[in-house]
Amino acid sequence: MTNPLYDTLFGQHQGKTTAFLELADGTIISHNDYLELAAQYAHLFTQLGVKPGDRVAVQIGKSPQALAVYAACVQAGIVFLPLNTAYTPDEVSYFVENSGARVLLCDGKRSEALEPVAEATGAILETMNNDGSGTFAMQAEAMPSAFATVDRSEDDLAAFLYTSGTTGRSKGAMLTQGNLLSNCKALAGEWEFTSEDVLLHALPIFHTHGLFVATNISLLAGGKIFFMPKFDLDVIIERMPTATTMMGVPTFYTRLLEDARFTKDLANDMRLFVSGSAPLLAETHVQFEERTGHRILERYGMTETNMNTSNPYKGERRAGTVGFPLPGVEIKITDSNTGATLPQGEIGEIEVRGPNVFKGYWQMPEKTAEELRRDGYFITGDLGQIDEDGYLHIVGRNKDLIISGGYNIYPKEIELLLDDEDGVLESAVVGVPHPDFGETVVGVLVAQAGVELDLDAIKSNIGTSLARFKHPQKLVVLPELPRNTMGKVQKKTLREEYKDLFVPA
Ligand code: MCA
Ligand code: AMP
Repeated sequence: MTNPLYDTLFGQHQGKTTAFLELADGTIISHNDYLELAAQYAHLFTQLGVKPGDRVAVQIGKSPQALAVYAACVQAGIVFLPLNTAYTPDEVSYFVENSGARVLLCDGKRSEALEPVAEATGAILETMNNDGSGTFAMQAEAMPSAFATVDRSEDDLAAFLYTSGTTGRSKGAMLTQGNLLSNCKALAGEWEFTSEDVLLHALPIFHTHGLFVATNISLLAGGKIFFMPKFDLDVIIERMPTATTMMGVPTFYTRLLEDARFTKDLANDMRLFVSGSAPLLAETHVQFEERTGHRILERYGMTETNMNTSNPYKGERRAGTVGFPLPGVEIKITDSNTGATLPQGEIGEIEVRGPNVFKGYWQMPEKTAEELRRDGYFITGDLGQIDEDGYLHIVGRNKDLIISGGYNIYPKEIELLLDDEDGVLESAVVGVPHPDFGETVVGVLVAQAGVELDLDAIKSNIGTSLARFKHPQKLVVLPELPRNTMGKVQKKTLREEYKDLFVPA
């Protein structure tokens, strides 16, 4: 094998006219059509001067062409760097600069706003719109539809995914070919994916869940993907009778349960519903089973590690747990202070080791050393407990993180912006329960003496540099922040205080 990830996921389908992607309008894109498009893109990247190991940053809508950019990068040995389409130019600027991306591929509607970013960083700006058109596609049309796959090894980098940190600075998680390959092999095996499967794909393709789990597994198994630009309840309900599997964040499942059209009959031909990225309430698990007879299979993963654990496909899927370590993955529960392994049943830090665990953070050796132990264990920042039957329970987080509708939001990043606002003395950002998104953002502000804060102005100011999903849903002003005797802000007290803000009485 010359390029393990390309050969295993993509190359195996060369020349096959089997259906790979089906779109809402009935268009079918075969495996071979997809590979030919990817080959044209790989040629164009090469012509643009992108070399193996270089980064390509993409902030584009979900389309078959966008997915072909991923395959093109793998085939040409380029490091694929997908970005949330909600990020503002300020946010994108950091990622492009930090990664040293050679190309920034964006939607045509954003090219004017991103031109200064390209100029400042020296990246080549190309466009790709939701319908696949744009400067990139136009040039690619003239390219040959076969490309000589670039040699890579399992240890070579395949992708950078940026993940924020408690310091508010995003870190580029470096994922190797071997990380991605070993994980999708383990998952496809555990979840028994075959070429007969039809996956309902409504997740974004700029995160691990939609790209490296849902897409890679389908590519590996050779099944078909019903490919939706975004989560759309009506389309999912319409297509469910023709599908066999779905992957989603808990919000997908709570939204389905709220719809009376979602019945046992509708889900009759489905064989598997997978949930992850955020905690699935045991209550949702139970309601889902009562409605459909299916037990949602919950799994646990992270950007840095891909998937770590999964409830069993065969055997008991236990509500409120994330199941057992995947084949090849080791999990231990440790004391957060000493790092010592705790006896079974005790609550502690979840640590993970295996072929799934990333190589480190791009150009951040100290951060890498803080979280990735020398012996290969990654300190997840999640708190867990292993029950007497071996199921892992996630019981909390040792990191200041909010998960809203499956998107991670780091309070520090918002606090830094709030603190910079005129008249703000200090701030604290917390996550509170939300019926649709699981958690949502509340900002608590303390004004400087004698200042009356203009909350609308603050909201709009921070909005210019922060993606919308990170915006506080509510800003409140307090005379002071609750602190313990050491002077540390008591976020727990704030979370308790505002826990009912969005929960219907
Ligand atoms: C959209 N909005 C949100 C969110 N999504 N606000 C907070 N949290 C969100 N997650 C806001 C928009 O900014 C907009 O605000 C309004 O909601 C409507 O936007 P729209 O796009 O129509 O929303 P939606 O279609 O209802 O989206 C909700 C969603 C989506 C379907 C839950 O967020 C989603 O697909 N989430 C999945 C995320 C995911 O893939 N996570 C995996 C990463 P306004 O109206 O004010 O403009 S984690 C991962 O990969 C790890 C490894 C793992 O374990 O899986
Ligand atoms: P990310 O940084 O986007 O990869 O998010 C990873 C984090 O999402 C993990 O560290 C967990 O806190 C959380 N997470 C993922 N899957 C689950 C799950 N099934 N249950 C609870 N939390 C989860």
